[in-house]
Amino acid sequence: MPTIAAEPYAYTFPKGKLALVIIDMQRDFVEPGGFGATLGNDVTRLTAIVPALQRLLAAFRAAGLPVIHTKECHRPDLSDCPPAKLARGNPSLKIGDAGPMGRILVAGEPGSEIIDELVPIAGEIVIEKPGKGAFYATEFGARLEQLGATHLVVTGVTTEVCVQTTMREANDRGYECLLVEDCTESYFPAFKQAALEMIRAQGAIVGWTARSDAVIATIAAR
Ligand code: TIU
Repeated sequence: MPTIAAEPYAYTFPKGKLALVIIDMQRDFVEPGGFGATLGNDVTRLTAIVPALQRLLAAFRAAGLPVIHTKECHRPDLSDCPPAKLARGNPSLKIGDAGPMGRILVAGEPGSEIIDELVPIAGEIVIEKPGKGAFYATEFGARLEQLGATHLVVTGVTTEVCVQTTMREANDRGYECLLVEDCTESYFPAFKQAALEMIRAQGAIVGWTARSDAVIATIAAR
């Protein structure tokens, strides 16, 4: 079986069972004036992963492997946004309020769009999710089953929020997950580091971590 150099030990996957999952690389999290910024975060630090993520995405496309993008966003009437989520924090703009990129975290608004550098191409799956995890209240699980994917290479933002929640949901459903260290980022460097360590601790209790170069080297050689 193909093998990727990873921590805490080598990650193997059956040919044809691997998919790339890109979590929430949308303007609302990486550009000023979006959801991430309204929560008080320095959003600019997230864009550092874009070049590596572009290379990884290109490698999956070249290998003919499936790619799934997610977007955290809500229906325009906010009927899928729990009151607790709407009220949480002390944001400068609440979910659904009008901001410089349209209504905050609302589907169809400019802020909800995936950034130009990573825009999905025809045939790639895009999942709109109302929660942090990609499985909750979405067709993500059904689409993975249709693809026959059992092994997920996970990327995107933010590491300890939507990425980690999705990995934990996937892990409990029996998926073998590999988090790509230089293709995920957090507003809080210490939280990213802690998430990487807790995921791969205890013999990959949640999953594996690896550098993008190692993933690319293996899938390009298949
Ligand atoms: N706030 C934060 O770190 N993340 C989110 O709200 N959503 C995602 O992680 N996508």
